[in-house]
Amino acid sequence: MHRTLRLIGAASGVGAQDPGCHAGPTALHRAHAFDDLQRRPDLSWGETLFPRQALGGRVAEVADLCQRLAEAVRQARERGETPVVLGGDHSCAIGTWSGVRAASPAPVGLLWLDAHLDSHTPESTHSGALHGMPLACLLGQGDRRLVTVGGPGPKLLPGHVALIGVRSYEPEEREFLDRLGVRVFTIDEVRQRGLPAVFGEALARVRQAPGGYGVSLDLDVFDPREAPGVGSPEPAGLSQTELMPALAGLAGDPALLALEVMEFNPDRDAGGRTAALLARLIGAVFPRRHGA
Ligand code: EXY
Ligand code: MN
Ligand code: MN
Ligand code: MN
Repeated sequence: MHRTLRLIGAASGVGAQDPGCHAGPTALHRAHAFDDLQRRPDLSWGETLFPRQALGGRVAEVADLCQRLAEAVRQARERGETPVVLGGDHSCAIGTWSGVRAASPAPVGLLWLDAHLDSHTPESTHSGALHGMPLACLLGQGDRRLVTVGGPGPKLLPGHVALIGVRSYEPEEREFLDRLGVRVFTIDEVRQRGLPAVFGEALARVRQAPGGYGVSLDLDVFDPREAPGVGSPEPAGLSQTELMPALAGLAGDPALLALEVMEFNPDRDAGGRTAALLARLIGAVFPRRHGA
């Protein structure tokens, strides 16, 4: 199938305790690892959105950025483009998937690849960090200003969501997802069954959504030895050898609506390895068509 890719930067750091991911999109725009991508005729780098010092503190600032991101993503979808959102801390996922949902006539699914669950509510969070809450917001739970970004919530139905690679979380967020019936594939389950089996099951679940599905990839799903440039590194993650072939299997799937790759922190990216991985990853999911 023919796609036009639209890269959109979401330069948020305010959703995390360590704000280093705010510099992610700008660093990628300049990275040599992105030169080949930026020369592709089927890809354009659109806007990079920066936080504004909104009155009302961090929640207001994240809500404002997510509102603008949702609008940019919705417009790209309505032009028939495939948005590829680059972060930025993971709180921006609220904007990406609210925008995808707004452009879709029917419910959409979401595959969430992450070391974490990102499913706290303001009541359950230990840290107060907003990048620990976006999935709960998309499922309709959390601060109203975040839940209603780009339209009324919930933006996702639990049966259309699956997480893979999880290995660091607090009990409250796991209870929240279990109660809703969201499927969580921990790294232990991946180790027992192998990634191909787990990935296939997760994909079958999110593909049940009638409106298509998206992929939210937090770079900390990878092992930090391969992807050191992330906001919240967690040991014992997936290898590229495991995950890249699974992602390459999505290439050409017309039901895939959008991709986001979040939590890139250039300050920690020794040798530019994570930026290079990220460029390969986009190329794997969206290979350049022969002659295009
Ligand atoms: N569960 C922890 C918290 O809520 O603070 C860690 C969250 C890290 C979230 C990163 C983005 O995936
Ligand atoms: Mn994470
Ligand atoms: Mn905590
Ligand atoms: Mn995350």
